[in-house]
This record gives sequence, structure tokens and C-alpha cells, in this order.
Amino acid sequence: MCFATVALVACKKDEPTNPADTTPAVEYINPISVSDQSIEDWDKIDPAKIATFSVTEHPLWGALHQIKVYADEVYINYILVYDPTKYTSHLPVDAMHIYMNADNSTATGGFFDSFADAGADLMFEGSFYDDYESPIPYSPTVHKWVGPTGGTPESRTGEWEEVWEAAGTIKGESQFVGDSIIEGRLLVDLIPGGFTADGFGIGFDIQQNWGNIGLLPQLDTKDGTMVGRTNMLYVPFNKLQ
Ligand SMILES: [Ca+2]
Repeated sequence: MCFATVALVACKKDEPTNPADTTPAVEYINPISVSDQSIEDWDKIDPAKIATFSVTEHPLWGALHQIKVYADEVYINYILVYDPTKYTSHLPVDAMHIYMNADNSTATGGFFDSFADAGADLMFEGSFYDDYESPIPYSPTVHKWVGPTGGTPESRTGEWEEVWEAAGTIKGESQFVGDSIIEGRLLVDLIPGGFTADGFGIGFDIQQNWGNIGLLPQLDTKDGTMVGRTNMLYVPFNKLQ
């Protein structure tokens, strides 16, 4: 597990396990920086490899306007277009969750919270503000689904078990770019078993007092009522070679 020892220093993938193996290692060049106060580096990535979802009108929860996700074998990179005016100071709980249908299968995982998918396998929970509302890197706890597989849309009680509990393990990093863009990334090594399909599902929420103030993907609303639940955003998994 390279993340436990080298934190967010990128690991080389496909490193030969046998010293006699002359297959050259793939040197990973990280295309995205989350410490440069900019998101211009996303322009270097083929747009077809980036998954995007935007709220078009009348979102029921308005703190998240757009998400972009680019994933390769080392990082799950994301951009959140965020409305800080929807965040209420000094509420007792604030958290951002990232949900993943990591294997893109509804045969594993369960229904959870705001999404229509039956297959949520992982839940990340953390914040990008500290107690005093200064920005901090989003380095969430990681939880895997241990509840019944599938279920029904009405049975949305999550059953999760924390993984990677080792103290001091850094699980992600992020930066604010201006007031309204959060750019961050998580290590693919956090996914138990890694990604096994050509892509995965992802969803984001921001909560205060355990109620959503932001959610994406989200369907538009009519007269303040959510029209219906929607699936997570499908993200292609980009292999390095
Ligand atoms: Ca699944």
C-alpha cells in the first residue's frame, strides 16, 4: 500500500516485482496540481476523459453547481464549482461526502441517500473547512458498504465500515481556487481492490446539520420539490497504458 507510507507522492505503477524482469516501469507524470491556485492544467486533458455534471436550473440544494472528475490509475481528481453563500457559519456539523459505485455494478453495494443507484460501495466523509472555517485540505475518512446488497430505493439505511483507519494517513488533498472552486484528489489506492471496471459512478454532497446544502448529480426541481432521484455520474477510468 504505497499511500500509507508515501502519502500523496505518486507511486509508480506496474513496477516490476521481479528484479530480473526488464519490463520498464511506467513513470507517472501527474497532469494536475492541487497546490497551484489554478485549474488551468485541466485544459491539457482530453475533454472526452473528463466526466462533467452541471445543474441547469432550480436546484433544490444550491451549494454545488458543477462537478468535473478525471480519474487515472493513481488519482481521482475533481473540481467542484461551489457557492459559498449557501454555507451557514457555525452550524454544528459540516461534511462533504463522496459516494462511489466503485465497480460500476449494482450487484455490489446498496442504495444510499440521495442517489438512484443500487450499487454504492464506498463513502468518503470529511470537510474542506476546519472548525474555525478556514479552508483545509479535504482528507476524508473512507467507509465501505457492509449492508445488504441491492435492497430497494425505500431502504436507504446505510451500513458502513471504516477502512484505512491508520492514524496520520493522508487520504486526499485539495485547494480553493478563488472563493467558489474546490479542486482536489483522492488516491486510487484507497479503493479496496482497486477499480475493476472501465469506469465507476460518483456523487457528491455537502451537508450541514446532516442536511444537504449541495448535491450533484441532482435533477432539476419543480416548485421546490425534487423531481426524482438520479444516478451517480459515470466516470471513465483512464489507464496509463
Ligand atoms: Ca457497486
